[in-house]
Amino acid sequence: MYKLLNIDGKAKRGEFHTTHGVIQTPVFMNVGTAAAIKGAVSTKDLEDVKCQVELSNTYHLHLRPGDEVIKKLGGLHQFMVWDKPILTDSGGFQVFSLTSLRKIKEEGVYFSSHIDGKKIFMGPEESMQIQSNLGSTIAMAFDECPPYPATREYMKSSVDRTTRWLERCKVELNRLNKLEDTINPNQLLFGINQGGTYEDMRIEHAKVISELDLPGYAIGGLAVGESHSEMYRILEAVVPHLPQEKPTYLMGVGTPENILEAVDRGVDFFDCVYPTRNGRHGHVYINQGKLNLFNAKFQLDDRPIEEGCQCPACQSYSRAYIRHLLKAKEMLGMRLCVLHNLYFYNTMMEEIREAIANNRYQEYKQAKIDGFNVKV
Ligand code: PRF
Ligand code: ZN
Repeated sequence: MYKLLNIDGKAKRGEFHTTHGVIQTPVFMNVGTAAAIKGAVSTKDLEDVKCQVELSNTYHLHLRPGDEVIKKLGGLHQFMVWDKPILTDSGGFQVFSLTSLRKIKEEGVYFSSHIDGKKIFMGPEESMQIQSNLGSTIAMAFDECPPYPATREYMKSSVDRTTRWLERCKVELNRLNKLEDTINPNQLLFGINQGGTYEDMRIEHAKVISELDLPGYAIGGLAVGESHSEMYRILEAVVPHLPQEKPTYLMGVGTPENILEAVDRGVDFFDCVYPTRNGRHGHVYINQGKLNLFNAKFQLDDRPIEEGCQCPACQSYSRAYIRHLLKAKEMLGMRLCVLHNLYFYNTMMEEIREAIANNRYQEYKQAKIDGFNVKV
């Protein structure tokens, strides 16, 4: 399913073949938590900003509109009108970051909904059942993302439980994929490596989960408060212990610079809310860093956000106009910023793939990072 096309240093470029088409990696997955990309962006727009994979969340869709509802409507692809790959996160992370009154037990997690406080239980089987109802291309394992910092003792017991949960996820998804009325009989399961900033636990866990021979592996539990240099140190330690001939996904990361550094350490799948969240606040990415379009200096600036950018915003509109829209709280302002930012991220991934293909990733990475740090 994953075809390793070439390696440049530790950076790898590949092709991941799925029932919903081929994913060129390294790839940035565009986040649409509740089956919507925030900022009034449609799935038609996603095509225009070169999105390859859309990412949604088990937890949110289970609460609203309900995965049973989505299944009755033909599954998530049909529901949101997107026939390219979709990855669904398992709920593990969201349960830990959004809910209150959590109780973690061997069977799963008891918690209260962040919408109406309703008591809910989710364990590995429930997460797989929900993701099966959604029929996503890739389902993520139900894991615990431990807080940072965590003691060695806590981390050890958490990682061991995440391993047992992963085994249960695998059994359950195998069962669900064989059911007659399943939405996607080829749904794939990615395992998730945990272990915080403890290198030995990370490596041990990577070895154990690699034995399960899953179609892909993620690295979770990073970008949760540790420094960037700690995150890079963990990537350097753990990536060599995950299968090179399979996708390596760093969950929830990150800035353009984080992505460039992680690719250099062998990661090839990413997702992050930054381009959408920042866009909604008028913060836009350019090759010389980031602009805050609320800034008064853009009042009479008739240039596009970035000269030469082929995105739907830059094709037509000026910084001055978009600034006006943002200040007038017109939805179009946010929308244009989000479109530009997604285009920026997806285009950077394209450049990354090309640089790896031409064995010039180091030069590319350094030039790109130097550019971000130029003061404009
Ligand atoms: N686990 C899951 N989803 C995640 C994470 C994780 O550890 C993270 C951590 N950065 C983001 N999203 N299931
Ligand atoms: Zn643009």
